[in-house]
Amino acid sequence: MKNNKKTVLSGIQPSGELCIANYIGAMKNWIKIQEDYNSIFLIVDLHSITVSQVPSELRKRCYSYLCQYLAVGIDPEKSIIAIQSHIPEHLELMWILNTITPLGDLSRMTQFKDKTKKNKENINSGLFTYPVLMASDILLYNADLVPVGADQKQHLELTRNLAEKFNNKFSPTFSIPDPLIPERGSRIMSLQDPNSKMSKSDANLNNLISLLDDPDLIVRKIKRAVTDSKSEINYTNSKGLANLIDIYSSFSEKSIDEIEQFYIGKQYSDFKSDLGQIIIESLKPIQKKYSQIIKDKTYLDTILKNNSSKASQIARKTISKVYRKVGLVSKARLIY
Ligand code: ATP
Ligand code: LTN
Repeated sequence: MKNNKKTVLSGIQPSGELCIANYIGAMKNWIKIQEDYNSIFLIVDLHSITVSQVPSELRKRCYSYLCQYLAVGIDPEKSIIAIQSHIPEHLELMWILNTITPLGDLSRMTQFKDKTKKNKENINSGLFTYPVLMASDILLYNADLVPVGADQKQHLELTRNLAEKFNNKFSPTFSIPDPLIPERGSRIMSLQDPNSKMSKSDANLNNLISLLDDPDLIVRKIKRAVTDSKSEINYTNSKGLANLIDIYSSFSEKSIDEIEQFYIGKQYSDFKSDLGQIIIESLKPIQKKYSQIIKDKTYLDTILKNNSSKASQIARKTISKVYRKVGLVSKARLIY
């Protein structure tokens, strides 16, 4: 990628069905900026195995994610879409970064604390060092911008600290990446429990709307979403209603004010029924494109092959530089 454009990078772990929170919080921004940046969008499969997986489902899900990345509008000619495990340099850089990561920083990570609470039977060290792998994903490609939801802010701060630490300890090597977090919709909440965030790996599927949910299911889930017993559609009424208005605003591109004005004198049921339709209409083209390409394994494999070789070229350069800077003997000099 030899041009003057900056680099944007993001990733999602294939740990459940992609949901509207992932779309609103992260993917929507990916599509907006892919024209202006060198873009890399990863399916971070190595991250996803920090919680228990069913191997055959994980493999299938990676293809499904690839299709959904394409279906939401990522253009594989303009952006690199790759599976993290296809580029082993991610793990090589992770080891180097591990050696400069303070244990205390990792134990403060909110996602680690949340996930250990949920996975008491499988608190593994991968879950603990997870943010170092994420830092490697980002720094390997010298990303300048990382579009993510608000929950990833802390991981981004660690990444920036590690980049600065490495640059100071050795010599300037990594760009210092900035997060790109949407002003509204950066933390979409669960439909049944508006105090916790919507998560694609939630066991209760009524808490989330998946990008591939059919229209009837979407209508039902929105109808059942927890709100309150007030009568006016007002953002300040309750967390549940505010969350639905945020979702409405993100899909319709209307401001909160416009939405509140429009529903003056109308019922919650009117609002919910419109919201269901807005989501259905927004997801329709995505679902259509998805069903057109999901069966074309040859097409999908070609994308993976071409894109991961582009990613590997960048990754190899970074890792050689990093190995040299930390004092490892170059293998290249042995070839004569
Ligand atoms: P899991 O349940 O497996 O942890 P998740 O739904 O939390 O999954 P991630 O793979 O951790 O999703 O994150 C993918 C992207 O979606 C990240 O950029 C993350 O910040 C964003 N994201 C996740 N949940 C939300 C949310 N509730 N609101 C907005 N953005 C979100
Ligand atoms: N940690 C992130 C997923 C993730 C990521 C990344 C996001 C892994 N590597 C690189 C942005 C850039 C999460 O749990 N959502």
